[in-house]
Amino acid sequence: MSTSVEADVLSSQAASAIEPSHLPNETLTQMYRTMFLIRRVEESLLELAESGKIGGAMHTAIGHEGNAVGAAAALRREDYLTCTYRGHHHALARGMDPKQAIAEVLGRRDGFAKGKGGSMHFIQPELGLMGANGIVAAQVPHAAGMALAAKIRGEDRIAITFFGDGAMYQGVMHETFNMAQKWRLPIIFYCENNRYSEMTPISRTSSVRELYKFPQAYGMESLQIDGNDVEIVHAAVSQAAARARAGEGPTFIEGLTYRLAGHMAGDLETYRTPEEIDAQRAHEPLVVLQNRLLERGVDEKVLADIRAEVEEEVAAAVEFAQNSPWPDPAEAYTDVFAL
Ligand SMILES: Cc1ncc(C[n+]2csc(CCOP(=O)(O)OP(=O)(O)O)c2C)c(N)n1
Repeated sequence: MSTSVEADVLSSQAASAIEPSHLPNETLTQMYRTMFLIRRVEESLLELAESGKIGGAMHTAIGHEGNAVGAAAALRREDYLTCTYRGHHHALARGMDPKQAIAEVLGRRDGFAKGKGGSMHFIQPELGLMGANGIVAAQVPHAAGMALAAKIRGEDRIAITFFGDGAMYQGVMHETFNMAQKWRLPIIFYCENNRYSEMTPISRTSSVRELYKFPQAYGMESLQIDGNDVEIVHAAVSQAAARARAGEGPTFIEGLTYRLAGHMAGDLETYRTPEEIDAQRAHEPLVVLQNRLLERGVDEKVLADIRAEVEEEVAAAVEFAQNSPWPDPAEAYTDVFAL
């Protein structure tokens, strides 16, 4: 079994030099709020899963929040987004109501898909959320199709697709990279490299650990950044979005990050050590942003108030979701489509 070799690189040691966005304190404080909200929603979901209240698999993105919040702030509401089964953070970053999100994971009628989608199928087209996908890599060509449609229609709209390091070795990824670059599609390929594909460390899946090098073979602009630094993510996605909107084609971004919780609820995590996780905690997205805000003169009391407010909001959302009725069995086939 592999031990603590995966996370020997901190996300702050990313290869590409990029000037971080220097966002106003007010914007950054709002981002801190969203990141803390995502964290508390997901921690609450883990507690609900442990008490047997969630059916099916549930994956959290605890530790990935910087990637989602930095990217969302750099994009427009109408830009398309697809993601993996680990997608709660993207939905909340784009503005999904936590009550609807939690109710959906609990399979209740007030969920955004009336309880029929669950944790792995987050979607809300009015927020540009065009679907999470349980099939590793399947959401990536979907986003390329949306980018192609936007280009054909002449719309000022781009696509971003999020996937994990494990997806890199699916054949469809490379077919998509090739065509997207050839057709100069307005798309951002964003890899949330958390160093593990389920329970398998990256050292056992490829001899090349710097994933941003793969798309360079297709002639694509590609960089490796600190995915735990929201201002770096914001800068990288803003630049990639500007390129896409200017007709310059796709960009691949490898955001180095780390999953602080298990692959899914109930994961015994025998494949990594507590020491490895602790070492990464020092550079996790909330810590990075909190330190930055304090350095820039924001009062700790302001942050404490935000945390207290979010605690209340999440507790109310959990209560709302638990009180939401189960879907009516008579509606089992309503809104269900077969192609
Ligand atoms: C095509 C396919 N193969 C295998 C699986 C089983 N599976 C589910 S998650 C996962 C790991 C994916 O790892 P990664 O892409 O790194 O994303 P992460 O889970 O770390 O976010 C695998 C192999 C699947 N869902 N789809």
